[in-house]
Amino acid sequence: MNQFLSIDDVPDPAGLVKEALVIKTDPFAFSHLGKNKTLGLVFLNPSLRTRMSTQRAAQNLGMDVMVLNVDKDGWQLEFEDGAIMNGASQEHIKEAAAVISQYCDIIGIRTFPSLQDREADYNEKILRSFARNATVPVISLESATLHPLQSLADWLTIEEHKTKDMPKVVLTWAPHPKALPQSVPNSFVQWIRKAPVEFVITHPEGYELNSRFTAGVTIEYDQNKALAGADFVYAKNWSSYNEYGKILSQDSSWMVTEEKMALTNQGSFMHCLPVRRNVIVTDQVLDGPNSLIINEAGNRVYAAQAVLKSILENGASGSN
Ligand code: SN0
Repeated sequence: MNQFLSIDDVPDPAGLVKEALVIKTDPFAFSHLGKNKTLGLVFLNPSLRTRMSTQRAAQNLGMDVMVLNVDKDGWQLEFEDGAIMNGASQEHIKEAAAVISQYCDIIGIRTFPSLQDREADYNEKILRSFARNATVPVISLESATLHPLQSLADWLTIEEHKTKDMPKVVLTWAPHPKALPQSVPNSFVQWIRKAPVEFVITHPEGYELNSRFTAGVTIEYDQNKALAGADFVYAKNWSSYNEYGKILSQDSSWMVTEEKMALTNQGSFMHCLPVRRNVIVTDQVLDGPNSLIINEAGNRVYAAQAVLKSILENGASGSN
């Protein structure tokens, strides 16, 4: 691989999942691969798991890591080509991406959507302009519309815990007080539809995701029907795609409870975290024996390590 912005950069997604599972059995097996290589992690938005798991993954491969919280410590970045920079923004992405490439062999970047301008978000304006101006491989640490490192870890977690060849996986919308990105569910759909599973999406009407991702996937508007017989329940809130960025419902009957989980096939519960307890899902489910959330977060290390390893093997080296 020479970049990791989405599943489209991955020639064999199932193979990458297998690779991550192998790495998990011996995480230091390739600790010389990253010798004298530096990973730069650039955050325009908050992060706990992505930041720490990607850092740990790089360390397992023998890489050094530098972290820049652009939102707090950097200059305010400009993304418009041809901008007359006499306002608040102080540094253009052109210089920022090119300069960070002088110091790093691989760069990860996190950028959330505006949830205002659907076209700019879905064109991945910030991620793409960063990747265009960087001279080293770029990986997404969650972008405006996708979170591929999360989805890879999710597939890996399902693979590890499944007890049948074709488990039923249900992606369910759940309520949340804030308007959240569509990145995690978009990406989950992109990856999981390629996995050997029976896949169903359930959400209230109006919460349809971009059909570019969901065309051909079963959508069931009755959550109880969708959950029947599920082996894995993946909960996530997202804001509306059609009425872009809007909260259309806060219906608490969509919260995942023990009663809902009783409809499943003793299903496992998954969530990417951070999770709003007793809004998205009850304490009983989160703290219960079928919750995979901590294991799922742990698998973020091996997902990131599989991606970094593949890029390092492809010969990532700074053009500096
Ligand atoms: C982000 C999201 O895309 O939904 C990151 C998930 C990995 N989640 C949030 O921003 C949650 C914020 C909140 O207020 O709970």
